[in-house]
Order: sequence, then structure tokens, then C-alpha cells
Amino acid sequence: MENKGKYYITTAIAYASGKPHIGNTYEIIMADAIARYKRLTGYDVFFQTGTDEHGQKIEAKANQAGVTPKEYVDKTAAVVKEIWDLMNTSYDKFIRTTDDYHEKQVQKIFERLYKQGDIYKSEYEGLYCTECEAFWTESQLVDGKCPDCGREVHKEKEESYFFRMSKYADRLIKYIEDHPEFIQPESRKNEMLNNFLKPGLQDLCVSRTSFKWGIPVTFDPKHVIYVWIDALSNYITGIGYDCDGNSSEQFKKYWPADLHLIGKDIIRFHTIYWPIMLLALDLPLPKQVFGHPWMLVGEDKISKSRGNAIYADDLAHFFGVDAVRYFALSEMPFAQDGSITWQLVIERINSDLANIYGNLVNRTIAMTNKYFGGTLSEPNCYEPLDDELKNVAMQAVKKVDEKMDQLRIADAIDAAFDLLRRCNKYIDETSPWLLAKDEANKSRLNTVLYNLLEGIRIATVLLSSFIPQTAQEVFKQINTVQTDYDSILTWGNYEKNNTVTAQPKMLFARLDSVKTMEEVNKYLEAKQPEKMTFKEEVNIDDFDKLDIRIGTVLQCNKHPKADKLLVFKIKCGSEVRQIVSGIAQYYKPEQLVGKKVAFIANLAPRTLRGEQSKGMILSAEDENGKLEVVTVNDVDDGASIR
Ligand code: ME8
Repeated sequence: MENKGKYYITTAIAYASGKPHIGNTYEIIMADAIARYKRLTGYDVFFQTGTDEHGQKIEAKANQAGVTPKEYVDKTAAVVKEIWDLMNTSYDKFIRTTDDYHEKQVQKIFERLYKQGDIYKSEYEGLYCTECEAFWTESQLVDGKCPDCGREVHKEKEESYFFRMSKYADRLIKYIEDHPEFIQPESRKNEMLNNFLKPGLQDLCVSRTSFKWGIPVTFDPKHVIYVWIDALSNYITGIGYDCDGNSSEQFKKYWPADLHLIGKDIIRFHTIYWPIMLLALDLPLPKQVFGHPWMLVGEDKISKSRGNAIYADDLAHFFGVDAVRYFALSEMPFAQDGSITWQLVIERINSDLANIYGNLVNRTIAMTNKYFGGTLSEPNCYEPLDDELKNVAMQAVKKVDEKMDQLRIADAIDAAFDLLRRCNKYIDETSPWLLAKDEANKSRLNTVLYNLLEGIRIATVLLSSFIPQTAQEVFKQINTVQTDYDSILTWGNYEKNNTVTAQPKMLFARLDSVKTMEEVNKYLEAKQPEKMTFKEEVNIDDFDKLDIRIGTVLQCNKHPKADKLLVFKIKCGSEVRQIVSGIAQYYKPEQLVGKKVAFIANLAPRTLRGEQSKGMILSAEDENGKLEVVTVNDVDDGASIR
């Protein structure tokens, strides 16, 4: 096959902040489909993905989890990789921004830009939320408060480094105007030009002092390099860029990138800041940036906190990896947001994968077995109708290529399905079961089945970038080695005198929608953290009967006759009383002296192993058996709890 040259494709690097949902996963599946298709059609492909691991949010999440940021990202990066692998994505490189070669190059890049005068030190003034340690602009606030935590913000200054963006704006505008294919979809190009570039670019803040989890600025280490310079550089450091001029052969071969595939929310970073960084580094600009639309759940944004997130591994658990890939790729429009629900996935599996594809393959193989013992002979009885099928096949090959060139993946899949639909129609038109009734039609029947197997083969090669495992299974079932792209440029390369499998496995079973949804709901429910159960409801009068007070522990001693018990002398206002409590295994007696504890003051007195107890000290115990006495600090003893 003709070598069409190199093709370097990248995805956004996912934040290593948690498990990626199906929206994030859609991007890697789409990149994989493009990478596989480019390989199939003769390109030397390098496909890079990875994780974005620095920044304040990740630092905060690690703190919450009680681990170091590095421990945290090691875990989450592994989760991301696991899902990318489960989805059978054929990336060549998985970069992590905590990789040491990356960190080193980012430091050098920063230093160089500073020496060149592109980066300068100044002060950042903005509205600051102390709790979130974040600056906000007026327009980001919600009701005048921090959009993340809802607390008050105040004006604050922070020393920062800034990138002089405006210096390169004119060169970038010219590049964008000279290269109409650079920003895709095209509507985004006008937005970038008219809303950001032409009105004049603001300088970009590129360092922070308010958190630590980042790459330090070498010559001013209280600053860490703010995420975008760090994150965007992955596209060059991952293939061996060296700021001192010793870049690898791989870098020389693959840079500039042919396609940065990213989501619509980060187009500005990739079509303005990133190209300007590259101009400043004197490197060629990427050929294309495609900001794909977003996947919604029904009509809502996917949100972990709202609890509507759908995950690729859960979908694959029910439907298999290729069904998930197929859905993501075929259902997402080119420019508008797409939608996913479990129900929709089931519908598409049934209508397309089971009815149109699986059924066609199954019927064709079954008929070949039934009428010819599985082995066809040389086809030699053609009719004009066959040309129609052949033409549709050749058109499909052409159309898939056109659509893939435009990155219209769903349309490319549809073009391959045109051929499958035509094959199904061809079965109706030729009615093999009628031909089989008369021995005189044997040779026509042989040709009909050959044509169907050839149609299936061509469609399957076309689909192999989207549903690779299924394609391999079909090649096996129809027993062909003619699976490369050149073999589908002409009709008739399916092996003659070939034997198909005797026992075709169903590729995709038809799903009973109601039953499947029941199972899905049960499965998802079992994954939810266990629901709390509470005691029977009481009313306020029930509660009012309890007199709960604060008492100061004057004395605390071990019970002379029982290991588990402590004997307290508690002062409550003017009264001192004795209470026995079964918490000796949790506290040494001296730990509690002087504490102000909560106790039930009107519980009927009891005698426990010879010691009188007048009341009950309250304590909290969690699932892990950890126990703490309920205490207060500032109120006086005698205070009541209401
Ligand atoms: O943005 N549908 O990481 P990220 C489709 N680390 N795509 C979606 C989506 C959805 N519902 N939600 C998110 C980052 N995405 C940065 C990138 S690149 C140098 C740094 C896409 O984990 C999103 O648009 O938030 C982005 O392209 C990718 O998933 C990773 O998002």
C-alpha cells in the first residue's frame, strides 16, 4: 500500500481528578477511530493521549482524600488508562504531566520565554475566594459570591508571571485566515477571531503562588507554572521536544500535529494560547484543531455531583465494548451536542447492530451452510441487479473516505451502513430461499451468496476502525484474509471457493428493552453507596421528653469490678452526679477529665456492677467502630441541648 506520510493525532489530556465519564471517553474513542482509519488507509500514525495532573483542584482533592497529590494522581491516572484500554483505544503514547522529561521541558520552556521577554512578572488583581484559593472575574460570580463554594470574595493582589499574548496576535490572525481548515468546526473560527483575537488579547497569567502542586518556576520557585503552559506543552514533550535544540527524531518526524482533537470548551486554549506559545518557541503550528461537541445525558450536562454521570465501563459491562464505541461515534453530531441515555443505547444496538449488521452476517452464513455446506464455488451467474450492489459498495468506500477527511465520523459510519442496508435489500430482492427450491438455480444462488459475503467483507473493512473487535469476528466467521484497504478498492476480492464458519456466533443479540433496563437499574443501584436507614419517626414531644445537658467531668475512674466501664463525677450547674459509661476501651480516664460532655439528665437511675449511674453520656460511633464522646467547648455546664 502506498505510504501517505505521517499523521500525528492527539486528544486533550484528561484531568486526573477522578474517573472519566462517557463524555470524556467519547473523545478518546473518536480519536481512536480516526487513528485507526488513518493507519488503515496508509498513514504512519502517532496517537497520543494522557493525563493533566497538576493544579489546585487536584491538590485539594488529594487533601480531602488524605493522600499526597502524587499518590492521588497515580491512582486516577491509572483509572483513566484503564478505561482507555478497556475501550480498545490504540494510542501510541500515554503522557502524564508528572513525567519527569515533561516537567523538565516545561521548566525550560518557561525560562526561555522569560528570557525572550515574552513572559514578565507583575501583579494579578482580582476577586479572591480564600476558601477555594481562586481568583474570579466579576462575571464568573454567582449572586456576587464564589461560584464554587458560595462564600464571599474580596479584592486581592497576587504576584504572577504573565505571557505577552498580544505580541503575536497579528501573526496568528493571519495564520487562521490563511488556513481555513485550521479551526473546526468553522463556526468556531469566527468566534475566536471576532470575540477574542480582533478586539485585542489580554495577557495570560501563567504562574501561581497560592498553591504548591505544580511545576516550580526554576528561577523563582515560590511560583508554580499555571496549568495551561504545563498542559499544552504535552503535545511536544510527549514526542521528544527539547527546548535546547536536541529534539528527538520522533519529534522532527511527527511535529507539527495533524490534528488536536479536543472538546468545545477548550478551543480557545488550543487555537489562541497554544499557537502563540508555539510562535514564541519558533515552532510550526498544528494543522488542525477540532473542537468536538459535548455529550449530554438526555438534555443535561453530565455531572458527577448531580449523579447523572454514565460510565463507559458500566455500559460495556452490559453491551460490550464495540456497542459503546458504536453508539458514541454514530450518535454524536459534527457540531451540535449529542445525547446518551441507557435507553437510547439499547435502541441503537437493536436497530443498527443487531437488525442491520448482525442479522445480515448471521443469515448469510447460515444460508451458505444450509445450501452449500458452507463452501461456495466460483461465482459465474451475474445479473444486472448485482451491479447495483457493487456500485453501492464502491460508493460507500468513497463516501466513508470523504466523511473521515471532514472528521464527520457519524456520517462515515452511516455510509458504511448504506452498504449493509443495500445487502439486506439484496436478500429480499433475490430471495435465496426461493432460488434454493430449484436445482437449476444453484449457480445463481452461489453468486448471490458470494455477492453478499463480498458486500459484508467490504462494509466490515470500512467499519473496522469503529468496531474493531466485531470486525475481526466477522472476518473470522466469513473466513477472509482480505481485510486491508487496498482489497476493498475493487469489487470481488472475497476468496472464491471459500468455506465460512459452520457455527456463526450472533454478533449482537437483540435486547429486550424493558428487561434490560430493569437489570441496568438493579446493577446501578447496587453500585450506589448503601443508603442510611433511620429509626422510626418521632415528633417533637417525644424529643422534648429527653433532658440533654452539658456536664463538666470532675473525675473519671476505672470501675473497680468491670473492665469496660468508667465511673464519672459530672458537675452540672450546682449539682454533682455519678454516671457509669461503657467506654473504657476507647478512653483512658485522665483523657476525659475537664471535658464538657453531653449527657441525658433525666434517664431513670440504674446500678451497674454496684455503682450507681444517674444519666447517660452521649457518644458517636461510626461504622468502623471509632467512638468519640460528644463534647462542647464554650458553653457552661448545665446548658441544655435542644
Ligand atoms: O479539559 N462530552 O480535561 P477534562 C464530550 N485537562 N467531551 C467532553 C465532555 C462531554 N460531556 N466533558 C468533557 C481538560 N469533555 C484539560 C485539557 S489539554 C492540554 C488539557 C472533554 O478532563 C473536554 O472537552 O476536563 C476535554 O476535551 C476532554 O473531555 C478532557 O476534559
